[in-house]
Amino acid sequence: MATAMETRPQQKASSEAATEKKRWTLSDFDIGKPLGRGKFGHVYVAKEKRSNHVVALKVLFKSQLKQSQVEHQLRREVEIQSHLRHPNILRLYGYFYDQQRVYLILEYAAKGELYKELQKFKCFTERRSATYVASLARALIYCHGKHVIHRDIKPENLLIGSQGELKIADFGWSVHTFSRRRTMCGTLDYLPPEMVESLEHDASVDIWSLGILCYEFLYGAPPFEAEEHSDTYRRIRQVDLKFPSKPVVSAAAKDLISQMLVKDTSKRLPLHKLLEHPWIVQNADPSGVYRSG
Ligand code: AK4
Repeated sequence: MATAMETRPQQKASSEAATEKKRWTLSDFDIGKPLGRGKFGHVYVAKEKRSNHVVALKVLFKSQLKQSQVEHQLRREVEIQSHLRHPNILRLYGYFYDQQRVYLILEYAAKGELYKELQKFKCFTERRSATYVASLARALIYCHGKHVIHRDIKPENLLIGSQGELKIADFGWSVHTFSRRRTMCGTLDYLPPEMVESLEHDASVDIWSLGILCYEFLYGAPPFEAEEHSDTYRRIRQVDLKFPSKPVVSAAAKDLISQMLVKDTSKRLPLHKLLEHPWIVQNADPSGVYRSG
């Protein structure tokens, strides 16, 4: 499906750039309706003229990126996300820029933002929640296998595809755990334990976030929410996890959440074990697609 976006004609005229892909420009796209507006710019649905492929085009203003000093973060996102290929990760096909703006060419998620669905329904059914949590676990297992940690899993960063499949978007906060390539290509012998173990160690932040998200799907609000920032902070530190009596949630779901929201990072339920948890096995749609009705 995405092949036309990937195999651009090569620049035959320029001999030294024979293997270089064609650069994108705004004139390659027909711009459609605006999808949303964020702090750094707007998102439009757009059609790539040659292939008729529908994409989302995020337009970012260079001045705002500079002002907020996030250019390096954006560069990292593009570098990381353009190499990820997973059905539950929003594709980043490429980027281009002009004098004022940077454009991200993104996979179009036809059913929009997940947080709006959550707002609409207040909370999700166990079936829907388990399906999303399993999809996220699979996507994160894939990322962690590539030494990528998302670090910012929350409803605002999740989109829904045309078939109802969940898509992780916005890798602006993600890291490549072994970005110090020279170290990793060389010898391990001089690395301390925390660096040798750093992959599993750091990846566990995504398990925690997934536990928070699972709770929020089922109860409609994150578990450590409080009036004051300082109270949220304290509740997180103490893992002050409470399960309200309403809405009614199964014991199996609470068991899973309790195994993810553990302070000791090494004791959090590994994602492959999450996929075998009875609540996931019994509730998640194996196709990873939530079908309403
Ligand atoms: C909407 C459908 C990094 C830095 C600074 C695809 C920005 C739809 C959408 C869609 C990013 C991103 C993103 C993916 C999602 C864009 O927003 O309109 C919702 N919507 N609805 N994409 N289909 N939105 S945003 N990756 N990355 O913004 N990075 C970034 Cl450092 C500013």
